[in-house]
Amino acid sequence: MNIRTVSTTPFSDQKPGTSGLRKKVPVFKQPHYLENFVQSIFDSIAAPKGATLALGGDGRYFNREAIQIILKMAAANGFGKVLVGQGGILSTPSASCVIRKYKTFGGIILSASHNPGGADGDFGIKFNSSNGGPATETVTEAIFARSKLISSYRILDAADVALDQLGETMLGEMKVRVFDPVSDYAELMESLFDFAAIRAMLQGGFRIKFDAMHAVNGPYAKEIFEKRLGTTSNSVMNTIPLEDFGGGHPDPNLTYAHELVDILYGDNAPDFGAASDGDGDRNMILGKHFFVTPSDSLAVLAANATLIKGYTQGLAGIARSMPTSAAADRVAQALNIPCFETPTGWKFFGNLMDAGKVTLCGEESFGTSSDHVREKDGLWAVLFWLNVLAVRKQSVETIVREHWAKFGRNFYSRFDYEGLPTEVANGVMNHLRDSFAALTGKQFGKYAVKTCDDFCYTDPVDGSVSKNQGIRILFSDGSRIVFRLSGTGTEGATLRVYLEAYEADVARHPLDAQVALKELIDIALDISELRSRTGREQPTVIT
Ligand code: VG1
Ligand code: CO
Repeated sequence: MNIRTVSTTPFSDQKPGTSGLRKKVPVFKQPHYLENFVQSIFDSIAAPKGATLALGGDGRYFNREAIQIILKMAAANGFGKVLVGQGGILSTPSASCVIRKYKTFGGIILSASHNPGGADGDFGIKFNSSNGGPATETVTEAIFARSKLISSYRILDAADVALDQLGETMLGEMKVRVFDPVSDYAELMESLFDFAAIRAMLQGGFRIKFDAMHAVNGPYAKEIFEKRLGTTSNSVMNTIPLEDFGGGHPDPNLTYAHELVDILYGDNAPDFGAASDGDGDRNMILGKHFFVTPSDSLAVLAANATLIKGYTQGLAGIARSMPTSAAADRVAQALNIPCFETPTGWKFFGNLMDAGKVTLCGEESFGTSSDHVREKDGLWAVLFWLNVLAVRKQSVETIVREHWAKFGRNFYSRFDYEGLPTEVANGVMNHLRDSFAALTGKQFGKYAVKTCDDFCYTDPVDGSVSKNQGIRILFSDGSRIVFRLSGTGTEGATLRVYLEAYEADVARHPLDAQVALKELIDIALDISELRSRTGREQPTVIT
């Protein structure tokens, strides 16, 4: 078989964002676009000859074509073996699991996560290192630098590999093993959680509803909930992965997972509801007529961890992204373990987990996980909750309210303004930066500004520094407003405003977050001049 060296010219826009390179499908379909980026990865990671790679994606439009291209390029670049999920399917957490279990050199994951798919939707690609986690910023910077200089790529002339058939074939001198994407992951889950206890709870009449949102977790949910935990088939919905996610937006939040939300807030609602996103790494947790914020979820899981088989020995520490609420910090303090505050994006947790400094990690964007893999893990979070519920035998709402009573409640909300013109969004951020001096010490009603800064993180393990990770307006009572530009969007700019206020008084805990945060929201809109600068009266999404 013939290895071709194809001449190419660089694209200037292949800078990986919060989680890999994400672009519209037509951008990825331009001649050489995907190939340039894949060659830039291979050139940057310097894999030894004969190395093994894991490969798969969330099943969105262009997944299969991209996998064929990457397989042929891997063969032409000296890889010895690629483990590819059957049908090209591999959820992000299961990719991480497979990289770790089979000690591959790394993996390529094809996903734009919660972004819509289809011919005009989004596509994405990222490289995960041998620890199973997203490549660090040093590596993604190297890939970007390479993409700006690339002049050729290597690809094998060969027929497509049959992706639906389990087993091994040869592609030139490289072995391709098509494997069942679900079984290794399901086994890992069974090793961490008490499936017998969860099964007994479900048999006792506890009703659940899981929404896979026509995304990658469908087959995983069927195997785990139906086969291994014995739920009825109407406990899982939208389990067939579709290339366009059924036209939906596979993002598990109160806005986009409304089908599930309506069920959990309706008559005769189940006791527990959950959903995951396009690539299976996010989770939303609901009780009967009750929503658990992701920040609270992390704190509750941390506080209950020793009830769970895989975590009986306790936690080494907790890490949360900067915009995530400080609810987890209070648990860490009570447990007398460290709590780390990192920039947004899972790649910043990897070093801390590898160094054994943290066990649980979480983000306010519906991401929670532990050191069992190096990615956030949607089904893991759902199973963790089910296991806690099986042990404590209380409702989701009771568990959360008891948590607030003990630790206080961190009222929390995020406002997203999507699809803004880039210069308008930058204008808001620059205006805020220019206001730091004037804001410091200023009083707004009951809130006094203590400090303002642009979050900068120094990795405690490798000393790398990440600047400009979000503007923080910190108030003297511990409340915060954070402004950040998204690094995962593909259209214009998305501005995120994060709001947090701590409340120790149990009598005020039942308040709606939007009510409790009203004053802070008004301050955020006022100091950012957001309405006049963007012309938006309301955010696109509130979570
Ligand atoms: C968003 C979230 C961030 C998350 C990232 C990837 O990034 O805010 O917390 O890690 O998506 O998640 P940004 O830069 O748009 O705010 V996923 O499930 O899209 O891989
Ligand atoms: Co995701």
